[in-house]
Amino acid sequence: MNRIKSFREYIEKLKAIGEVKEIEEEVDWNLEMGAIIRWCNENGGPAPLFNNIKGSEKGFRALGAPAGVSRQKDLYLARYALSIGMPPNTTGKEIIEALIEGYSRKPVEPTIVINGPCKENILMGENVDLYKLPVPFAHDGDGGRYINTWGTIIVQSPDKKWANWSIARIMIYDKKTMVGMVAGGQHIGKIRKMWADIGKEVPFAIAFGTEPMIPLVAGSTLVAEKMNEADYISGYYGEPIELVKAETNDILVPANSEIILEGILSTNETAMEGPMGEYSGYLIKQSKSDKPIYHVKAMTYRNNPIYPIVVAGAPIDDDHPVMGIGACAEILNSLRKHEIPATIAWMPFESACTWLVITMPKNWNDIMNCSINELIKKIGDAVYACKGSFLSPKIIVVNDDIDPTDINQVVWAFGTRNHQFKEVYYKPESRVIGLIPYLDSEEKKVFKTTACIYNCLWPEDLAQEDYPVTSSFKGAFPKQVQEAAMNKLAKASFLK
Ligand SMILES: Cc1cc2nc3c(=O)[nH]c(=O)nc-3n(C[C@H](O)[C@H](O)[C@H](O)COP(=O)(O)O)c2cc1C
Ligand SMILES: [Mn+2]
Repeated sequence: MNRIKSFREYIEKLKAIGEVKEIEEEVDWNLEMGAIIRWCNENGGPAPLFNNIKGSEKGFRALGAPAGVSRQKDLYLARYALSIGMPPNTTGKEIIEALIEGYSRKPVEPTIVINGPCKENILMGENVDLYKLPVPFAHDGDGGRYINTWGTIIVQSPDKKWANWSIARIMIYDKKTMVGMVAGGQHIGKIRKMWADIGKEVPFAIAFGTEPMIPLVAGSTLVAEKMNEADYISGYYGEPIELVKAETNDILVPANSEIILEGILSTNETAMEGPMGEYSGYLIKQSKSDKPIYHVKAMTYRNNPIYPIVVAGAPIDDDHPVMGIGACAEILNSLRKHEIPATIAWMPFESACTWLVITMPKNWNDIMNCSINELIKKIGDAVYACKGSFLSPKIIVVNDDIDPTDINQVVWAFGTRNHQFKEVYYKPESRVIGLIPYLDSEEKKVFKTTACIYNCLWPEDLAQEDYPVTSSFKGAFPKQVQEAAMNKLAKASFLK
């Protein structure tokens, strides 16, 4: 594995393969940066590195779309793959298998160092000024300037045994104050409750511009409750991350981060937050509500810091690969623990991760020896044991001749293999994320819905040897004919 240890090294690696391009002309933080990043997301363009941002001190830069997908051939998931130490042309399935393997490696405790690049500049107390950072007003209609879209929020349990890393949106309130989403079902919400129960405020830090694997793990359900995301990453690589103590509290932060904010997350003060254009592809006006306040006590940063920005919105943005791949690693691992021989679990990014596709080998029944009904029930139990299932109330189960990372194949299979009347199973009282726009107001309030499983396996009354034969390049021609055809196409320059 080829571990990339800093945000700057990550940017250099992306530049080398055309996945980062610099913008030297001055850009406006007010909507213009948002529009540029959104275009890049929607068109698979490179991640834009803004070198000159209106109103920002010289040297302060910003990188948009840090984990977006690419339009370049074979580099679709290059940003994700490089971030976890894999070659840029790694496939979705290979990425998920590598993350699952990470579960079986021994967790390694991070190393604590006494200093680090993130301390090159230190602003304390009255000198803190959040407006120093090139924070965008990202979408027309947002409730404010969203300072946290790609920073890792670090909080720990009062006994310090559990240090949780996660991503959640946070807006600037004033020069030294922020307000953000702290959902009760997320680990940050659970830790905040532990502090509230002993009558104390929550020490926090946020790390921006870190080793690139950090936000991928923080922004997904890959790591279970009470487990430290830092230990998983150190275990995955078999070598520790370097952490350094924050200036004003006991939180440990990645030493080479570009920017650190630290302070107190209140357990009783709130302010109006939202709305924000979200990963579902919509700005939902009702998501404006009172949310907890963060008081910032110190701000530290590297010289010439690079600040990362995600502009959430219509697929495909950075949230989809990050939340979707992490959740699918968690879910596939759970399926296998439940002795279901699934080939892959995948949330098509194009569905904003509201669909979860699970593929089964053609001979699953020889392995499991149960009916389709029993299989579907087992799959439901294994999936709904996972935190990440809250993204996808629609599950599609299909044979693994379909590659779910190709949306065309998913649509085709859904159209031709699911019986709309006989083969849909319902799972009431399933946990769901409140940001899915079609949920009714009660479902949004209690975070519960009736999920469904679309069975796209071939009917039970059809023998395996009678399964329909796929009429495609791969399905309808013998291997040697395919090879001969490819040879001729290559020679005649069809493949360029
Ligand atoms: C870019 C990005 C933005 C996110 N924003 C939020 C958010 O505003 N609120 C939220 O609850 N989860 C958000 N998430 C999802 C959480 O980070 C994810 O559910 C993660 O599992 C939370 O960490 P935890 O499992 O330690 O609780 C976001 C994820 C990404 C990648
Ligand atoms: Mn966690």
